[in-house]
Amino acid sequence: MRLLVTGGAGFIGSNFVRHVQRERPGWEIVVYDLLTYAGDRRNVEGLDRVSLVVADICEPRALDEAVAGADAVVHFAAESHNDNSLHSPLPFVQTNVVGTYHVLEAVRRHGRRLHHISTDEVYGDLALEDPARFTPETPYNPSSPYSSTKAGSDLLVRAWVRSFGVQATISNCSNNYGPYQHVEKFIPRQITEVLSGRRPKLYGSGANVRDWIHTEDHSSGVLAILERGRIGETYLIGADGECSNRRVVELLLGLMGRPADDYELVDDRPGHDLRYAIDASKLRDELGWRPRYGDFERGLADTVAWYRENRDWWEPQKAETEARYEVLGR
Ligand code: NAD
Ligand code: TDX
Repeated sequence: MRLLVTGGAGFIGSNFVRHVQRERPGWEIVVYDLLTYAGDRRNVEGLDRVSLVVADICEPRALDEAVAGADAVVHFAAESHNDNSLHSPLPFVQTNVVGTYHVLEAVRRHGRRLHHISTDEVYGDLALEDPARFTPETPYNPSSPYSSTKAGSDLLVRAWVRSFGVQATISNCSNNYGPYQHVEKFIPRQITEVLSGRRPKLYGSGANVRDWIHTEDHSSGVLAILERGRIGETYLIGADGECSNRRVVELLLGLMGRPADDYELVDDRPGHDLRYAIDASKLRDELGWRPRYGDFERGLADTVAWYRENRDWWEPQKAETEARYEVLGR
């Protein structure tokens, strides 16, 4: 198997590359990544049978050549941060929608298998006290420029399956955490704020709920769908990890030896989704997938340890990221 992984130098993509390398030792992996501010070549450097092509998914010639040389494509490349999309939406339309169009056209030309990576945010949000969770039948109702462009990319994939017979599957996963996540995102931002001698920053009242999954469990779900998923189907990936943002910060402060209330409340994100929650029973029942990192506190402790031990990795991103938040007042 020769696998092309778009966005494979980012957070989830690079964790997936290492997962596949361990679990499928005979496979060749080509990472196709533009190395935007969110990509880092160090994430995939020095790995056996892994090579890197630095190019844009919106550049059809380079993409065509890479897809032609692969048996299957897993498409992670995207602009991924909601706060950035509220400030500057155009790169999200370009990479997430137009870029996915180019990926679809390339796999169509060459008759290649595609797995498209998406997010639970395409379904909008749930009320805090609502027992409901997202299922593959939940209507799309995205809130932000980020989630609407991811929703648009999913709809393109569905249309290319139906109209052109493209052999594709889609997964919509909940919030990931783990090593190599950019410090703009919630959990690494708070850990690195504490490691920098500052306080965590909670948007609004901190009551919003996210459904956390360790990125290793996301990877095993994607591999199961790539190998055994039914073409044209959508699978939701989640590990029953609902937790309020305030609770996450309290857990982190406890793990880092600080008082549980040692955080700041800052301005809320405009249009801030209240709650996400995934029902992953289709993936569990049909493909027998099970998450392995069920203990969220333990996963957080490992993640704190990783950021403590890898200051060289995150320090170069930190000042610029906080300067961007300063402009947003968050
Ligand atoms: P990330 O921002 O860490 O990584 C994105 C990668 O894509 C980077 O390496 C970047 O250089 C690359 N990239 C961006 N634009 C590109 C372009 N035009 N051409 C080629 N490469 C480009 O993102 P992430 O958090 O790892 O998310 C990966 C995927 O998973 C995204 O599709 C995202 O929507 C989805 N997802 C993320 C989460 C989450 O919690 N982070 C949850 C569910 C789904
Ligand atoms: O400093 C912060 N303080 C805070 O309270 C930051 C950065 C975030 N938050 C809140 C906003 C959200 O309720 O924490 C929650 C998580 O925020 P993000 O890490 O920005 O994630 P979210 O907006 O939920 O989206 C993430 O999960 C779904 C990923 O960034 C997306 O790529 C993925 O699709």
